[in-house]
Amino acid sequence: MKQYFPSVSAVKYEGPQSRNPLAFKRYNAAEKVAGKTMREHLRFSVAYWHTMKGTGSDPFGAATLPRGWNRAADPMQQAEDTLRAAFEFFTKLGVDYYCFHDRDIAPEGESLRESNARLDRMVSLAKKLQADTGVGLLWNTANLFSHPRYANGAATNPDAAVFAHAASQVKKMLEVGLELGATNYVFWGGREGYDTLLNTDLKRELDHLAAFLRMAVDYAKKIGFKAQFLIEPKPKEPTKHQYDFDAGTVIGFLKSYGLDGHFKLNIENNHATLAAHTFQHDLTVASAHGMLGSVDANQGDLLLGWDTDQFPTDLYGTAYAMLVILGQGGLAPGGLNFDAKVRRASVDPEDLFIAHIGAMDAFAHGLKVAARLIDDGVLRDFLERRYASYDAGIGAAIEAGKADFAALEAHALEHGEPEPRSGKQEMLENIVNQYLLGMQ
Ligand code: XUL
Ligand code: CO
Repeated sequence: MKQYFPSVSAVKYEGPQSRNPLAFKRYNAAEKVAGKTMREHLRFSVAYWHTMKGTGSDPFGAATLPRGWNRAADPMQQAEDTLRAAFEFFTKLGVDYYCFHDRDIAPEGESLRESNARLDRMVSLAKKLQADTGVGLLWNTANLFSHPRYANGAATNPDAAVFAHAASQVKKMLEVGLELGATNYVFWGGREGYDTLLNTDLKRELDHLAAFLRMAVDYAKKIGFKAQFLIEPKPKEPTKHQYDFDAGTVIGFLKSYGLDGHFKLNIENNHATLAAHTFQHDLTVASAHGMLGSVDANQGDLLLGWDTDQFPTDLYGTAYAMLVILGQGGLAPGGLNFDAKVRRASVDPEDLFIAHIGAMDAFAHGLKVAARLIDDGVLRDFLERRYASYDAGIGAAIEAGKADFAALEAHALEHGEPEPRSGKQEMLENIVNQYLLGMQ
């Protein structure tokens, strides 16, 4: 069997002192943390579009990344080579999951029929490679943004014929998800938004988006596809305004259309920061509503301010993320999908391994720090004390819905000015640093 990464063998855990760039320093798959193995907690996934299909091209320049799997002249041969290279990559890296868009694994044909036939061919190969390796599909999705037909949106396109085309792509991908045993299905509204309100009937477009999602729910039910449906918020880019702006907006949208029981959220760090939120914020909002389903694990460059999709190395980010994830009892059936790409100057194929290894180590460290913080109860104890006035008396009456303005006024008149209480932000930040730095 042809090898696409002949110089790399299965990546091993060598521990914190290792200087080997192709070894894990923190991520030790079988090591138990808080009752589960790291592998079970972290559920890592590789993003096919970046890792296998990324070329390094950007709006200013051409492809820079030489890849052994995109050399064949025939596009279907290229697709097959890419799929085989992908499974070599997943197994050498030691991840259990991957994610793809329809057009990542099979090139679009001249017609919908031809595109579907091409997809079928690659899906049967993917099914075989999944069975051979044990690597599973974390989620699949339809690319409803690259083709020119989607320039004005997909489910929110003013042309119903485009809506129908988008629906048929999703219909097919729900069938593909069922065939490949996907545990989740993602909707990222690539061009569901607007560039100017002058040409946009916003209310009608939102109604159409809700109708589209309702039909997807119905079709999945009809064919027996039980994957968790996920919406991935993003505030802008490529459109000026995307309807799925952030976690709060998506939750409000789902609730107002009665769809909230059918969807959870796939939160992406770089999308949260584009919305002027922290990663931790959007994770917390989703989790607080019981709707944090999965994570696109990456990070942006706050000085650049666009979606740079870098590999996550920021240990505060991973520790805060794992605090939320452990706090809700884990992510399954979701996972941590590296929606991240190597920089266009990182031209060595082994850079793909190095990038994923660093990100997996960063999340493994975040997991350990978060587990220790939770185990020691420092933050929890502080929170309990901070809100203790709601555990009894007038506070308990507020929470139980038994207080009214008259009773509250009587309380305020009787007790006078409340005592100032410190929020202790600096102390808490220092505690987090102690745990981050003190880990062996
Ligand atoms: C784009 C993005 C997508 C989705 C899947 O910013 O994050 O790759 O994750 O369509
Ligand atoms: Co993403």
